[in-house]
Amino acid sequence: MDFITSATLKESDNEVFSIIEKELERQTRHLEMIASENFTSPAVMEAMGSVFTNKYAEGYPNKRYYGGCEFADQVEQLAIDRASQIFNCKFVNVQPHSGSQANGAVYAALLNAGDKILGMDLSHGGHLTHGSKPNFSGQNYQAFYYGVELDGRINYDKVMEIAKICQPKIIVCGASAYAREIDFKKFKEIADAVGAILFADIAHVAGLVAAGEHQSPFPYADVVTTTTHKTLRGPRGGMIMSNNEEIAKKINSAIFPGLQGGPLIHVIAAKAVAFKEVLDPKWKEYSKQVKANSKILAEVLIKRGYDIVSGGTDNHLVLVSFLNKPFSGKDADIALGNAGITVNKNIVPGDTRSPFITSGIRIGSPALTARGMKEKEFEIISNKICDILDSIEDKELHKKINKELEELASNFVIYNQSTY
Ligand code: DSN
Repeated sequence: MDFITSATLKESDNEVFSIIEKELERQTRHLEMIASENFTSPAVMEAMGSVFTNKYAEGYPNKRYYGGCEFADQVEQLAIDRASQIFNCKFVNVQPHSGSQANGAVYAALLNAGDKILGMDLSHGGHLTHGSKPNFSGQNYQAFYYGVELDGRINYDKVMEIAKICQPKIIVCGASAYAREIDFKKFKEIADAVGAILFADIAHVAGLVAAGEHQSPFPYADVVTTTTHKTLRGPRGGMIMSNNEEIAKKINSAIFPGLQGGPLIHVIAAKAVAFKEVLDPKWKEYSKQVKANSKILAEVLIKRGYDIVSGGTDNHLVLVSFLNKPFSGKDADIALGNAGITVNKNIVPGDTRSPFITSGIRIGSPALTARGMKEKEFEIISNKICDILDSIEDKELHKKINKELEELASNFVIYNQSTY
């Protein structure tokens, strides 16, 4: 079976190889501005493509159901220890395959079917797993919502009022499309006032929290989840953290054997590599630049007459509203895409359009910052975004801008042909 063990991907499956090549080219030529995406390092990808993909390791370090786990134990413990150092917390589960799995495990560990949860409304910037109706979190539990005010910000007094009325067992804080800092301390006061568990989902801002560039959910939250691939720049996956031993034990059982089978040890190895990068002093520089770049983006868009929900940004993203424009988020997404800028259409507070059309777009700075772009490039790109939106039907202009931006992108190449 020589051909299986010795062939490269190109030799063994040129079809898949060439699709990956095209994706590499797309990621290199286009400007990636989806707020939840990022570029992980070649070292992280190397660990992810390692022999650990062959290993079953149900259980936890030193408590496995399979033999031959001595190195799986070492690498998982390393990931746990590094995450615990980054976020200053005692208990970490690095096994969730995704953020949704992590959130599902929190509910499974701490709630019974039909219990009440209070989370941020999806249409105001929350996440599907925070109680949205089409999601398991909105179907298995009785979900209540808070949102943002007309100024686009969370009003913590209002959240307190809602919590007092609905008396949830869990309050979920954290968002997918909210550009302002989340005040975990205030959420803790609300949770304490109604005897609720405080659950912080920091998937979007975890990298900033790690750098001290966003308030930490600890010591306020009882349980914290995150993805590892957004601002944290690691492999695609999830993680759960806590300082409460009883909660941590329930979470571990909810992940395995509750919801998942064998952990993805190759991904856990890659998480460990990413966490080492986060512990490097340079991480703070990166995170500061992420924020500086999104600030420029917001400033230019506002100067050019675009409406930014909440009037600016404290983090890695801006939410642009077209409620006062004659085009939709979908139109903007397509026009920007034709010019080589990848964003996502996004519901904005007060939206009347469907989630497939929307009246807004969400734009983020983490990925281009990872490519080395700074304020100067963000000012150019932000102005190009406005040029495109100002002339949303001018396909020739979009093509011209695409060429200009490809040239800009070519000066910030992150991967080479041997990266994967
Ligand atoms: N899909 C992620 C995002 O784009 O924010 C959330 O899970």
